[in-house]
Amino acid sequence: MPIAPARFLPDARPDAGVLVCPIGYAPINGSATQYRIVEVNVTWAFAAADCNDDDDLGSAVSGRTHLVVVGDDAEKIALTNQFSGNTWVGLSDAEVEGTFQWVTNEPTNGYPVVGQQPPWDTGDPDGGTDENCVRFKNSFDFEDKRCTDTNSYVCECDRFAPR
Ligand SMILES: [Ca+2]
Ligand SMILES: [Ca+2]
Ligand SMILES: [Ca+2]
Repeated sequence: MPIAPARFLPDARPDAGVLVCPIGYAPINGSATQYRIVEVNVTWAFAAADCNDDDDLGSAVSGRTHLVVVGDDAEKIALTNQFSGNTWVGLSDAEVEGTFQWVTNEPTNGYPVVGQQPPWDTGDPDGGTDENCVRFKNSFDFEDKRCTDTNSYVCECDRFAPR
């Protein structure tokens, strides 16, 4: 069979498998998901809004930034090795007291399980309806706090859009 003559091929489409994140985000230890650590003390709602709007300037990356969702102990350890100090994460039980939900639809198999210490700090969550937002306490374990408290925060860029 004769070899077909060379011809121009159409440009390849952008690789849909490549995750494009806004400037300021970076992997941790080669992670697929990228993070932005913000060492400014703000309320939980302010932190969540600031993360969510990071990708609003370009449609190619929209819906991919949010207050960090910590899916398991491995991600928790990778993150808490990067900073110290109280740091908001994207977890709250504001909608239903005692039912903690991440800010995305990302499946985490119920992590962190209420009553399991660690990853929860000793005695936490203990705030009832007064404390509906979750942070890393001095960087290590999860603790529920008043959402109006102010802490540093971590944003994440991945394939999971905020709820
Ligand atoms: Ca994550
Ligand atoms: Ca609560
Ligand atoms: Ca608490």
